[in-house]
Amino acid sequence: MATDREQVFKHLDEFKIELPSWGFADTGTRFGKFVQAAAASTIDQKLADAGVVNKYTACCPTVAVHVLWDFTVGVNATETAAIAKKYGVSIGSINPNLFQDQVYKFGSAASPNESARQHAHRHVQDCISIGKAVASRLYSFWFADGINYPGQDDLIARKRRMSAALRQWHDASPADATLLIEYKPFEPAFYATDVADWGMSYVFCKEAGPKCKVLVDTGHHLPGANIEQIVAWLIDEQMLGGFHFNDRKYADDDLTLGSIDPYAVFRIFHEIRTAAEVHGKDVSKIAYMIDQSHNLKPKIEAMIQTVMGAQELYAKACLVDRRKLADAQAAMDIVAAESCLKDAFFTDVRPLLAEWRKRKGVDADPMAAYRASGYEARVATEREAWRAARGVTSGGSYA
Ligand code: PSV
Ligand code: MN
Repeated sequence: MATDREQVFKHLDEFKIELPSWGFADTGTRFGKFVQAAAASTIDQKLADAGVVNKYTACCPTVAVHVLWDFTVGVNATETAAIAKKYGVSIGSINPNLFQDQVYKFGSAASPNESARQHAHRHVQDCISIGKAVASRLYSFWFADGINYPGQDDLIARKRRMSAALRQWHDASPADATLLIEYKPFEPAFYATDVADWGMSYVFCKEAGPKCKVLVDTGHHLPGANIEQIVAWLIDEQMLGGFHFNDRKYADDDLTLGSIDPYAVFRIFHEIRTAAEVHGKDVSKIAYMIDQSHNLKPKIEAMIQTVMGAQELYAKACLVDRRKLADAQAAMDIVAAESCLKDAFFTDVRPLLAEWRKRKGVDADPMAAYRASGYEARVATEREAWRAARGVTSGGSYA
């Protein structure tokens, strides 16, 4: 392999993955949820769990917060930042909630209902204040906006309302802020979603201003979409803001990244490394974030497994022999070119990662070390008692 291990280690040092606060709470499908004794109920408990994942993996220093789920009545943003610090992490992206309130029945920013748009505007202003209080400059927007039936609303009018709101929020946010605009083809809207794909997100970002970038949630594509090509284009246009990591088989399934198609994740990482190494693109500001809420797996183990899997696939992408690949491409030798990718993908990088972890001062096998720690059993007992004292039945603040 042309890439030496020191270079891979350097890339791994820079590959930080943000954990979602909501991934530590009880969650479910619309058919029900299976509660876990160790699930977190409060932002304090979620940050404690995130701190544990960071402790064993040494690559998850920030935690995404979902404003209405985490900043419930009585939760102070400055104090929350201090709690995060106590657990060895800090607050990362701020996720406004523009979908849960009854007022959003016909959408938020794109709604024909003036009071829904105003409600959304006030909430985003609160989110900007929270961002300032916790010293985060990353705002991550996902809109459930859309319509269920042809004719329900005017599509161009909806586009213009959304665009006006984003421009306003762009201008209201701090100069050094980044606003990530996530797209999703369907759900909860079933006929037309207002930010349905990367092209629509791109147009909204361009119209709003330079602080806006596209967010690629890996689970938010129609079957067969070529996500790595979208990623390559967005990087080349300097419009890729970040990722929400997860995997899918059918829809937005929230499965563990790479559990269904690890080669697809590898191909995304390969495009990122190609953009950086072959085309000199700055990929240092891409925000890598997990967006998974596990209904069946234990929460912390699911996160550790995701992080380890992402690191392995990223390391494999670093190993692609890009000189050999360029030669094969120049010679139009398709078989040799594809083999460059396959050779890297099938390389066992686990010993390399074990070595990287040793250098970071963490256990070579984070999952085994975490399991041996007894943390889950301990917090399960504590949290059951905590919930019993308050008459709470499940550790969920994920809607
Ligand atoms: C919507 O499906 C989404 O991907 C958005 O990022 C939300 O913030 C998140 O899921 C909630 O889990
Ligand atoms: Mn997402």
